[in-house]
Amino acid sequence: MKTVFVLNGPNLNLLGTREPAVYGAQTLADVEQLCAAACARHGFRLEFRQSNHEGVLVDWIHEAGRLHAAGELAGLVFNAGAYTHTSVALADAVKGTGVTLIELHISNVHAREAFRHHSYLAPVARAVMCGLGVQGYPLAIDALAGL
Ligand code: CA2
Repeated sequence: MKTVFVLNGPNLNLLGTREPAVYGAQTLADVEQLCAAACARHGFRLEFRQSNHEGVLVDWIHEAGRLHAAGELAGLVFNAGAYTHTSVALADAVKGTGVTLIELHISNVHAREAFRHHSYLAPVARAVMCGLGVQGYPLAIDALAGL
Protein backbone atom coordinates (compact mmCIF):
# COMPACT_ATOMS: atom_id res chain seq x y z
CA MET A 1 0.00 0.00 0.00
CA LYS A 2 1.52 3.34 -1.05
CA THR A 3 1.54 6.37 1.23
CA VAL A 4 0.39 9.92 0.51
CA PHE A 5 2.10 12.60 2.55
CA VAL A 6 -0.03 15.72 3.10
CA LEU A 7 2.06 18.45 4.71
CA ASN A 8 0.83 21.81 5.93
CA GLY A 9 3.02 24.77 6.77
CA PRO A 10 2.86 27.76 9.07
CA ASN A 11 -0.41 29.04 10.52
CA LEU A 12 -2.56 26.39 8.83
CA ASN A 13 -3.33 25.08 12.33
CA LEU A 14 -5.49 28.24 12.58
CA LEU A 15 -7.73 27.14 9.72
CA GLY A 16 -11.42 27.61 10.52
CA THR A 17 -10.74 30.01 13.38
CA ARG A 18 -10.13 33.26 11.46
CA GLU A 19 -10.30 34.72 7.93
CA PRO A 20 -13.21 32.50 6.79
CA ALA A 21 -13.75 34.74 3.75
CA VAL A 22 -10.31 33.70 2.46
CA TYR A 23 -9.83 30.18 3.81
CA GLY A 24 -13.37 28.94 4.59
CA ALA A 25 -14.82 27.69 7.85
CA GLN A 26 -13.42 24.18 7.93
CA THR A 27 -10.66 23.29 10.36
CA LEU A 28 -7.44 21.40 9.66
CA ALA A 29 -9.04 18.38 11.37
CA ASP A 30 -11.85 18.60 8.79
CA VAL A 31 -9.24 18.72 6.02
CA GLU A 32 -7.59 15.61 7.45
CA GLN A 33 -10.96 13.82 7.27
CA LEU A 34 -11.35 14.83 3.61
CA CYS A 35 -7.86 13.49 2.89
CA ALA A 36 -8.50 10.27 4.83
CA ALA A 37 -11.65 9.63 2.78
CA ALA A 38 -9.82 10.27 -0.50
CA CYS A 39 -6.95 7.97 0.52
CA ALA A 40 -9.41 5.25 1.54
CA ARG A 41 -11.06 5.49 -1.90
CA HIS A 42 -7.72 4.93 -3.62
CA GLY A 43 -6.18 2.43 -1.21
CA PHE A 44 -3.49 4.84 0.01
CA ARG A 45 -2.09 5.19 3.51
CA LEU A 46 -2.23 8.81 4.75
CA GLU A 47 0.40 10.77 6.65
CA PHE A 48 -1.19 14.15 7.46
CA ARG A 49 0.92 16.70 9.35
CA GLN A 50 1.26 20.41 10.09
CA SER A 51 4.22 22.40 11.37
CA ASN A 52 5.04 26.06 11.86
CA HIS A 53 8.78 25.28 11.56
CA GLU A 54 10.65 25.22 8.25
CA GLY A 55 13.28 22.68 9.38
CA VAL A 56 10.62 20.26 10.59
CA LEU A 57 8.98 20.46 7.16
CA VAL A 58 12.38 19.77 5.54
CA ASP A 59 12.81 16.69 7.76
CA TRP A 60 9.34 15.43 6.81
CA ILE A 61 10.09 15.88 3.08
CA HIS A 62 13.23 13.77 3.63
CA GLU A 63 11.06 11.14 5.35
CA ALA A 64 8.72 11.14 2.35
CA GLY A 65 11.82 10.89 0.14
CA ARG A 66 12.91 7.67 1.84
CA LEU A 67 9.50 6.16 1.05
CA HIS A 68 9.82 7.44 -2.51
CA ALA A 69 13.21 5.74 -2.86
CA ALA A 70 11.64 2.49 -1.64
CA GLY A 71 8.81 2.81 -4.19
CA GLU A 72 6.28 3.27 -1.39
CA LEU A 73 5.21 6.90 -1.90
CA ALA A 74 2.27 7.93 -4.11
CA GLY A 75 3.26 11.56 -3.69
CA LEU A 76 3.38 14.65 -1.54
CA VAL A 77 0.55 17.19 -1.34
CA PHE A 78 2.10 20.28 0.19
CA ASN A 79 0.49 23.49 1.34
CA ALA A 80 3.64 25.25 2.48
CA GLY A 81 1.72 28.39 3.46
CA ALA A 82 3.86 31.52 3.43
CA TYR A 83 7.06 29.43 3.09
CA THR A 84 5.92 28.83 -0.51
CA HIS A 85 6.96 32.40 -1.25
CA THR A 86 10.22 32.44 0.73
CA SER A 87 11.82 29.02 1.13
CA VAL A 88 14.72 27.84 -0.99
CA ALA A 89 15.29 25.13 1.64
CA LEU A 90 11.91 23.49 1.01
CA ALA A 91 12.42 23.61 -2.76
CA ASP A 92 15.89 22.05 -2.34
CA ALA A 93 14.41 19.28 -0.16
CA VAL A 94 11.81 18.43 -2.80
CA LYS A 95 14.40 18.52 -5.59
CA GLY A 96 16.92 16.51 -3.56
CA THR A 97 14.49 13.72 -2.76
CA GLY A 98 12.75 13.54 -6.14
CA VAL A 99 9.31 13.17 -4.56
CA THR A 100 6.26 13.81 -6.73
CA LEU A 101 4.96 17.12 -5.40
CA ILE A 102 1.57 18.73 -5.81
CA GLU A 103 1.80 22.30 -4.52
CA LEU A 104 -1.54 23.26 -3.06
CA HIS A 105 -3.17 26.45 -1.84
CA ILE A 106 -6.65 26.90 -0.47
CA SER A 107 -6.96 30.44 -1.82
CA ASN A 108 -6.24 31.66 -5.34
CA VAL A 109 -2.84 33.15 -4.59
CA HIS A 110 -2.76 34.84 -8.02
CA ALA A 111 -5.82 36.92 -7.15
CA ARG A 112 -4.11 38.18 -3.98
CA GLU A 113 -1.08 40.33 -3.11
CA ALA A 114 1.84 40.32 -5.58
CA PHE A 115 4.18 38.71 -3.01
CA ARG A 116 1.99 35.59 -3.12
CA HIS A 117 2.40 35.23 -6.90
CA HIS A 118 5.93 33.82 -6.72
CA SER A 119 6.53 30.25 -5.57
CA TYR A 120 9.91 28.62 -4.94
CA LEU A 121 8.12 25.26 -5.03
CA ALA A 122 6.35 25.55 -8.38
CA PRO A 123 9.49 24.79 -10.47
CA VAL A 124 9.99 21.49 -8.58
CA ALA A 125 6.29 20.56 -8.52
CA ARG A 126 4.52 18.13 -10.80
CA ALA A 127 1.42 20.34 -10.53
CA VAL A 128 0.19 23.44 -8.75
CA MET A 129 -3.39 23.73 -7.51
CA CYS A 130 -4.97 26.79 -5.92
CA GLY A 131 -8.29 28.49 -5.33
CA LEU A 132 -10.47 25.42 -4.84
CA GLY A 133 -10.80 25.86 -1.08
CA VAL A 134 -10.15 22.84 1.11
CA GLN A 135 -11.71 20.61 -1.58
CA GLY A 136 -8.40 21.00 -3.38
CA TYR A 137 -6.82 18.54 -0.93
CA PRO A 138 -8.89 15.46 -1.89
CA LEU A 139 -8.74 16.52 -5.53
CA ALA A 140 -4.93 16.53 -5.31
CA ILE A 141 -5.01 13.00 -3.87
CA ASP A 142 -7.31 11.94 -6.73
CA ALA A 143 -4.76 13.42 -9.12
CA LEU A 144 -1.91 11.42 -7.53
CA ALA A 145 -3.97 8.26 -7.99
CA GLY A 146 -4.34 9.08 -11.68
CA LEU A 147 -0.66 9.71 -12.39
O1 CA2 B 1 -4.09 29.76 0.28
C1 CA2 B 1 -3.29 29.06 0.92
O2 CA2 B 1 -3.52 27.89 1.20
C2 CA2 B 1 -1.99 29.68 1.44
O3 CA2 B 1 -0.96 28.71 1.31
C3 CA2 B 1 -2.23 30.02 2.90
C4 CA2 B 1 -1.08 30.77 3.55
C5 CA2 B 1 -0.65 31.96 2.71
O4 CA2 B 1 0.51 32.56 3.27
C6 CA2 B 1 -0.36 31.56 1.26
O5 CA2 B 1 -0.01 32.70 0.52
C7 CA2 B 1 -1.57 30.91 0.64
C8 CA2 B 1 -1.50 31.29 4.94
C9 CA2 B 1 -2.01 30.25 5.86
C10 CA2 B 1 -2.61 30.93 7.07
O6 CA2 B 1 -3.82 30.28 7.37
C11 CA2 B 1 -4.69 30.88 8.23
C12 CA2 B 1 -5.93 30.32 8.33
C13 CA2 B 1 -6.86 30.88 9.17
C14 CA2 B 1 -6.55 32.01 9.91
C15 CA2 B 1 -5.30 32.58 9.81
C16 CA2 B 1 -4.36 32.00 8.96
